Amino acid sequence: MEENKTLKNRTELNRRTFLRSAVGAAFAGAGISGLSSYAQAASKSYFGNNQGSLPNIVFIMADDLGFGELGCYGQEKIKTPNIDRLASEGMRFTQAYAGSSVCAPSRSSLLTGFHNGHNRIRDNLPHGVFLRPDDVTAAEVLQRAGYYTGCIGKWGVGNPGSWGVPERQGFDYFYGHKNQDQAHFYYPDYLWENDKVKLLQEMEIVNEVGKMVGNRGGENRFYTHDLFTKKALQFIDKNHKSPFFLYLPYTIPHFSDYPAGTPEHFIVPDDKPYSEKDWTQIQKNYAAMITRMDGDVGKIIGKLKKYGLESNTLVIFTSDNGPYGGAPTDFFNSAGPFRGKKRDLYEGGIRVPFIAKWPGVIKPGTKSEHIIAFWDVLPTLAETAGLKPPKNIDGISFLPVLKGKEQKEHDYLFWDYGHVRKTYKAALRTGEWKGVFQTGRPPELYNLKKDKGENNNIAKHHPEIVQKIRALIDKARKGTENYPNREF
Ligand SMILES: [Ca+2]
Repeated sequence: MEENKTLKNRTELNRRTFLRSAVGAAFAGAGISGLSSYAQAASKSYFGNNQGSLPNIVFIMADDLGFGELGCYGQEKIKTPNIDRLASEGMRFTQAYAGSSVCAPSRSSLLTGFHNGHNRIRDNLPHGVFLRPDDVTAAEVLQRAGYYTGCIGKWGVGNPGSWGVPERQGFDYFYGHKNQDQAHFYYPDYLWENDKVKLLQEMEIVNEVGKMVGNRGGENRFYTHDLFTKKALQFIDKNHKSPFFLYLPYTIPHFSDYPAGTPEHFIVPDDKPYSEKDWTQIQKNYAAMITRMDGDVGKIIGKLKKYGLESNTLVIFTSDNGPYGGAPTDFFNSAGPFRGKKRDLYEGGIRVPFIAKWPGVIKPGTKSEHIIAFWDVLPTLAETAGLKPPKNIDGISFLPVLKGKEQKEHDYLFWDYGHVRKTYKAALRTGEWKGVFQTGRPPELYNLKKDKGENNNIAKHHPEIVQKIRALIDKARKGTENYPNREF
């Protein structure tokens, strides 16, 4: 509600305008102005309609895809040949972390460069916390460098009527779900295209009589994931002559609005290529969702090839958090070697697949054990666009890793969850050590180098490390009204 009021308030509108220019000025001071020579070149190439030296950026993100659900990360049952090829032609990170163990805060972290101690959105609850006018997103940064920016899929960090919507957060084009809970509907009545509602129905003529058919008429005709892919391919068709940033947060393999325990909980138009398997229908559907997405990743790469853009495009594939507990995670070993799932701060909840391909820059077939996190993405993309990252964020650009150069490391990484829930959790990793704290439970300490499954809590043997991590947690988190600091 607060957001709606804000939107109507002219003073706030002016503040937005002011802040944008103030942010621009701050960037200029830090050397990341849209007027840098690099960015000028980009703008020129954009308006001059020729392919500039700036690489296109395609950032594909699955929803609730586990660390172990891709062939290149050890999956044995689900087929993902196209994503596996990205890894064999690019770099595969083994220690990449999401911003959070659930959707909204992970996306907020990804877009703004902050870990959860400073993140605008730090949990899916309370509802109604969205990106604000003074939040600077990766898309806004890339716009300043001359990029045409698009988001297709699940937004989840700003409802219609708020300042958090994509068109107010740096995206020139948007198609998909703005509200994250509506993204559970795979056959909805409508989707958003920029600030317009697009009804999902079409005219069909039978015996010279026209009638409206499709999702809006109650028929499962338009599967959102397929529409996202179609729009993504069109986006590349329309913008292949300019440097573009395509952020593609797919909704698959997140559960649907159908009840848990039913096959439709993982609704998919076709269970190929698993129809003949001796599996449950839930298992077939879940695997088919992932393989369907993999095929679409292949189509997007094919489209880049068609325009000769493959070598001038950085493609990243990742997932927003660990696998959902209601998915057949045991059958598919969805979290790989890790403990926990979505909503946990054990590795299974936050460690995600992360693959980057950029021919000529990233050495093919490389594996990186460098530790990265979602809050590193904004500075990385900024640097990729020739801009210095904003100074006040938590992220560190990992562009040097992609280029095979010396890379700065994080002193620590921080996550928390459940500020307004019964159980509050916090976790902090520093080097090989990771502390996990939860209300009502003794502290946990793991050595990830020796115990990546987090099976042996050695807190009692290293009280000084527990103490150090506990102190770092208080340094890392800054409580707010929506997200108060909690004790354990
Ligand atoms: Ca998610």
